[in-house]
Amino acid sequence: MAGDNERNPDASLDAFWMPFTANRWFRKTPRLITEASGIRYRDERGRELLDFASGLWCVNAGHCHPRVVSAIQEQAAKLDYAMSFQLGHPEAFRLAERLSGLAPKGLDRVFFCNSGSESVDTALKIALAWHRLRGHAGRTRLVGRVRGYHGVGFGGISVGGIGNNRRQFPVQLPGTDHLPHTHVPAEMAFSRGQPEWGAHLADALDDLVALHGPDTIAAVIVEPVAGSGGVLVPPVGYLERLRERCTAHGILLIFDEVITGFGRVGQIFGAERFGVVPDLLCCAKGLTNGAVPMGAVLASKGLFDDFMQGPELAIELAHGYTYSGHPLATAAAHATLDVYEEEGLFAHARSLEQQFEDRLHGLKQCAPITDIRNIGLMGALDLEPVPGEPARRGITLFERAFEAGLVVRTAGDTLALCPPLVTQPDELDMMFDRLEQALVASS
Ligand code: PXG
Ligand code: PLP
Repeated sequence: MAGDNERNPDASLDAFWMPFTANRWFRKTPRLITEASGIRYRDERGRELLDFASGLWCVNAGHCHPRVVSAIQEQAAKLDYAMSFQLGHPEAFRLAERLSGLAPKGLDRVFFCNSGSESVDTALKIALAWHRLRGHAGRTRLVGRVRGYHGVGFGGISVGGIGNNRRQFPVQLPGTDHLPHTHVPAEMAFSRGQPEWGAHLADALDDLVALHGPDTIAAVIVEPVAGSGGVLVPPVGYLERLRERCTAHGILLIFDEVITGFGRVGQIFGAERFGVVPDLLCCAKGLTNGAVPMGAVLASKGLFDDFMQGPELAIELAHGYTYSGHPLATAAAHATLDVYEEEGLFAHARSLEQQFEDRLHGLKQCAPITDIRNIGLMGALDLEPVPGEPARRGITLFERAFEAGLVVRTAGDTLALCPPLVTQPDELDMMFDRLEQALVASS
């Protein structure tokens, strides 16, 4: 990284309406990243920062991995674009085969899209269409979970359970409902890994079925570990119970693995780690190491075959994106999967898990902290809010961490941590050392 590309001080930052950002706050002290390599960023002043957020939960194999970089470069010069409507290119088919070989048994058909939000919309639409074609047109209700995050499309915010992401947009999908979340601090504060208490919370689905009537619910969508809602780890037995209740009620179970996919919990998917196979699985982010946008929905051959019944010339699913199976994204995904495999990154993630857990829980003494949670290489801690000033502590920690040479992700007063899977033990210690420094400075 050369670090010699200082921003023209006259260049205006006015026009870019930044996503999920306090725009006025940002413009007061802009922080601009210009280069990255491995677990490090470099900012426009040439300062090096450790990336304790893996981009935004996506750069699992480290930034600018040479293998991914050259795959994208080569692909850009060979085939920039080919439509996936009525045509195709071989590498997209090969990628789908490859994913179906890696995914839990029974998830062997792949629909491509360009983001996690699109993967959620796609899965919800497949669920509705599937019930309809099987003669259950009354199954239209979609059930999410309180504190769930499923992206920002209208489908995703409707099943999503984060109030701040919904309130500004009062028109949402009709006929949604939500399971309770699983974070009950009185029973599980400072749990390491999966809390022992709470499997019964999945039985709330029975109440929703009783409330809305049998044969009205199409699908339940949950993140195996809720990510944006604050790393809420499923209680032991909870996902198994939810799977069992969905099957009993004829409801499709969708796992949103946009964050938990591709090694974040030490296996390719949370479905593997927790031993529970959903009917549909959403993924994105780590699929391409964040280098080119891509998402996907995995489904079973049986479900796919149910769609293959009508007239041969009829389009079986009226859904798709201009960039479904985009050649650059496809190339990035192949290279990323090569890296995961050849560098054994999922096993490496598992080998870091204990150190990650010990250091994370060791932060308890550094600042007023009300809870700490972790699984795989995902962790979070809740800072005690400054009275009357929600998010103040979180933002201050973000600023102090940046000064200490560390990029972290805060949302409100919750800090979420996810080191790249390529992080080495000494580097992980360095991340935590800087974080301790920032926690002390911000409290
Ligand atoms: N589902 C889940 C479970 C996600 O975590 C999405 C869907 C949407 O993906 P796209 O690619 O449309 O953003 C996500 C995205 C954070 C954070 O800091 C998390 C996400 C995105 C941005 C920030 O928690 N998750
Ligand atoms: N808006 C317009 C006017 C379009 O023509 C299209 C696609 O052709 C879209 C939106 C959808 O774009 P995408 O397929 O990239 O999601």
